[in-house]
Amino acid sequence: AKKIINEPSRTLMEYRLLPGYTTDETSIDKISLETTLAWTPEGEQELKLNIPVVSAAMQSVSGVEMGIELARLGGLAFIFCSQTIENEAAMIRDIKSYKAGFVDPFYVHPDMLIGDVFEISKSKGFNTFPVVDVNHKLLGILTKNDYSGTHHAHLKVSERMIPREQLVVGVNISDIKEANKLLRESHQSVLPIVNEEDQLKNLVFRKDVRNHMNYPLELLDDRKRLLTGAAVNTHDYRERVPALEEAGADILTVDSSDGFSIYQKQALEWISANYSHLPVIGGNIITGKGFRFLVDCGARAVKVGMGGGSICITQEQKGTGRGLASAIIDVVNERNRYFEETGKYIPVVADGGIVDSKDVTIALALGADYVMMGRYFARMEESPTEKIQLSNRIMKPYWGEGSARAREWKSARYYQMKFVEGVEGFVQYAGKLRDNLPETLSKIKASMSSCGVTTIREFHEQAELEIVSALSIREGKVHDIYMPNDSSDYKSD
Ligand code: RVP
Repeated sequence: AKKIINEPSRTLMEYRLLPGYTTDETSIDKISLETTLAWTPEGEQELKLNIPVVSAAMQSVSGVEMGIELARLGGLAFIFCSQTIENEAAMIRDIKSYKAGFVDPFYVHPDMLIGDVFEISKSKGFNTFPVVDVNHKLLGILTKNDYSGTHHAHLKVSERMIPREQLVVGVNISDIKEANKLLRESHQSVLPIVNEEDQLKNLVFRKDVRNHMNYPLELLDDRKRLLTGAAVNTHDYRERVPALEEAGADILTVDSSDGFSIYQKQALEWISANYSHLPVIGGNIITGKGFRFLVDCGARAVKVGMGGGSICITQEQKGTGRGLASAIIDVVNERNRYFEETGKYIPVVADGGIVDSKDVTIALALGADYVMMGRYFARMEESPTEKIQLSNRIMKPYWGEGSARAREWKSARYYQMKFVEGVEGFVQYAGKLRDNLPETLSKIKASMSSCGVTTIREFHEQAELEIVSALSIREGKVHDIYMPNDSSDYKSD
């Protein structure tokens, strides 16, 4: 062997933080989890995340619903590339065209009978209908207060609708705050949005505006659209990248379990040369050398981790890999050296095997700028899989991109692998992202507060960590007490 490192590689689980000095200035409400998403030539803070988590580019994790909800909560999803270019681009388009609070309305025509509208209302489950003419011009609106399904059944829509002249409407509005301002002045519960020709575009409901206020960290581009990421592979990027760019992807990631390769170099160089405005994450690598390589190829962020993923068997199959903590430490050292040399701050993304909030916290303390998680998000309502019941538990399926299930798509097109690098299993359903993520984030903030820091950059500089022994990890868990039904009152994320 050319080199043998005799220190064992470490996982995140083996580290604990030593507290710093906590003051009023570092209380939880003063902590920002904002972080750099990718280095941009125009200025390093240009592309940001409001929370330091992104979802893995996996079939069982990141679809449209995840893309929308995670960006609304301040993070970002990476849509998977183990699908056709058209499908991936369509998913990106759906996320980019989503406008919180702006509903694409189901409309009716003035000559329809109220009885028929009532039937539609019953089957669709909503009861507000804008009324338009054949040219899609707004004629009025029919709300639940304007008709009774039985009493008015024989009347025409035009006889019960509130006519256009009596309505407050927004013209070409795409900003929810502006819509809210108009709604507040009106007596309506819904605001129709039209274009200059008075053609109907959207509806904005009061209840949706209120709901929107629950998402203060929403991650938006300069046109107020949600941000989204997309994965590309090293085979068809020449066709895939143009389609994803056209669909509106904000950032790309090259999906590979081993990014230290000529294939990754070719992909990164091609993307940087032809789409320099579109930042791309290179990866995965686990050494300082790998970091330098990817950055020289044009990566604007670098993803770290090999073999640690919950569904990943790369280490067992190929004997390659490294504990995530050791990989982060090595790469972050090189990142910092690179920053001193060039002034370019390249974010480091920790990926694979991050189980709960304390893992995120330790990864950040070691110098990662954000983390990518698969299993964590696969458990949520918004992941693209169906819930199933397995021995009294509600579960969701979760499979690796290197599993036979996901490989089916790739091997039909690109290559036949003789072995798999991932498995297929189930994770316990956790509920909605909105009901889980805030708890995870508040635990991260609580750790940062204990360490006396208020930003992730400060955390990088000031965190003090220690390797703990297996026995001290045991000491840190519940021990020496009897718990009747083993229902500990804390739960892992
Ligand atoms: P986890 O969060 O522990 O579930 O890990 C997710 C990560 O595992 C992904 O972001 C990816 O890097 C890696 N992965 C995905 N598929 C496979 C595989 O099949 N081996 N590994």
